[in-house]
Amino acid sequence: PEFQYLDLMSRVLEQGDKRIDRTGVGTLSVFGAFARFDLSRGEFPVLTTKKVHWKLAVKEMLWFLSGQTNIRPLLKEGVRIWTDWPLARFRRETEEELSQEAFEQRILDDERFAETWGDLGPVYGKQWRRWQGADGVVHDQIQALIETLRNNPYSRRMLFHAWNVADISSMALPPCHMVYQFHVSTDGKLSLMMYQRSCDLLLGAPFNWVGAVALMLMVAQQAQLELGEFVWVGGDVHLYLNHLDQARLQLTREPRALPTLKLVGNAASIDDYRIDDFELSGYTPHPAIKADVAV
Ligand code: THF
Repeated sequence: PEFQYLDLMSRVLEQGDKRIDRTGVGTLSVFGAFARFDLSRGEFPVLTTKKVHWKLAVKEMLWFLSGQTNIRPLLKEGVRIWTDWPLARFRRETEEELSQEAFEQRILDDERFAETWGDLGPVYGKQWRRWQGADGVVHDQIQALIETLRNNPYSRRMLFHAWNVADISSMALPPCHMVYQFHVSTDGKLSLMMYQRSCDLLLGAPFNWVGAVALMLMVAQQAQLELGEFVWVGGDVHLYLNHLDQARLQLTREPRALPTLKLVGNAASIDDYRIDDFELSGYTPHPAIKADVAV
């Protein structure tokens, strides 16, 4: 199953179209990719060809689910993967030279500063839990999803969407993983298909896949369903030009047996999950591979 990732990485390296992207770093890019993982057979997409900090990815998913859009709660959990975007805005608008560490410390220490500089705008959490229509009505897409899974599991409308066109210009970054559609088989297995319009293959995909699987575990437990498949569709799938050596290194490594992610215990609702509810077993990855994120 990890071969799907490695094959895609080879394809991007060998056939990717080279272009300058929004960040100015440049990418090799292919359009249209597909992967599927059968969780009912233990194929959890937590890569073994490099160490993935899976807890950060699960914490990020819990933050999305909490409806929050400020990086402060993430930093309190030690998750620093979203700092670059607020920091870039802070530096642009104040012309102050503040290190990432100092900026993060100020976000943690000073609530007012965090309100002004730590918010990403109406990104994932806002759209998932509090999508506001033109009529002012607020929609909790996650709660609606769980209710439909419980009451009408063969529905073809079990999805949530983050691409709120009217809000995009106020987001620090428009959503990359934007549609999550769920499906229940007649034998009670829950599958998820996630559409990602833009995918940083080296840094993003491994995180986004772990997050999606963590979401499946929680939603399945809330709807009392077994795990089915995680299906992933990628739009513009790319390797940043400063990630090519890392990708080549990763491709020399032999994949190992995939680990198992599970929940220990039961949460009363989708809002009651904590990082300690997740347990990853059988994870013996190759060492981490360092790479800079393009902002
Ligand atoms: N922008 C870009 N260019 N790539 C992305 O993957 C990405 N995201 C989110 C928003 N914009 C993006 C941010 N998510 C890392 C992982 C996920 C991120 C951002 C950064 C990262 O640096 N991971 C490292 C180190 C992790 C750590 O230990 O702190 C890694 O090796 O995995 C995609 O959702």
